Amino acid sequence: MSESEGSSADPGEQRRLQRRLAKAVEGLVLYERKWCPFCMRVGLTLRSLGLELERIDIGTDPEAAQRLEREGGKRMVPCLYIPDGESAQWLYESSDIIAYLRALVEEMAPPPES
Ligand SMILES: N[C@@H](CCC(=O)N[C@@H](CS)C(=O)NCC(=O)O)C(=O)O
Repeated sequence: MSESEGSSADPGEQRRLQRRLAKAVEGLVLYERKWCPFCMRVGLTLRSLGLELERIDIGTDPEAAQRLEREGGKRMVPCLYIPDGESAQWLYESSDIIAYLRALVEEMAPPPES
């Protein structure tokens, strides 16, 4: 069971949660490279949280690599693009990206009170 599946066994609740999560990650883009260990850490977190978002390998997409450098400021991966109305955030640092994703899921599916 992935972390985002929570403890509810109610299939209707699970589907609603999946829909909320899909909406929450809409527009997010993870810039990465295949061989990058920091990117792998983020990839594992995505998997364990059950999140699916757009991912771009800048090693095979030179245009995306240029966009990352021009708009984000650095050609460093991983980087999470977070759209925000007119502006946008380019979140570098794997640990910050992981914390952001965990917080997103926790907001959608708070752990049950003990
Ligand atoms: N502290 C960063 C390290 C990221 C990093 O070193 N990425 C390498 C690939 S494994 C990179 O993009 N290097 C290019 C650069 O630093 O300009 C993190 O945890 O995300």
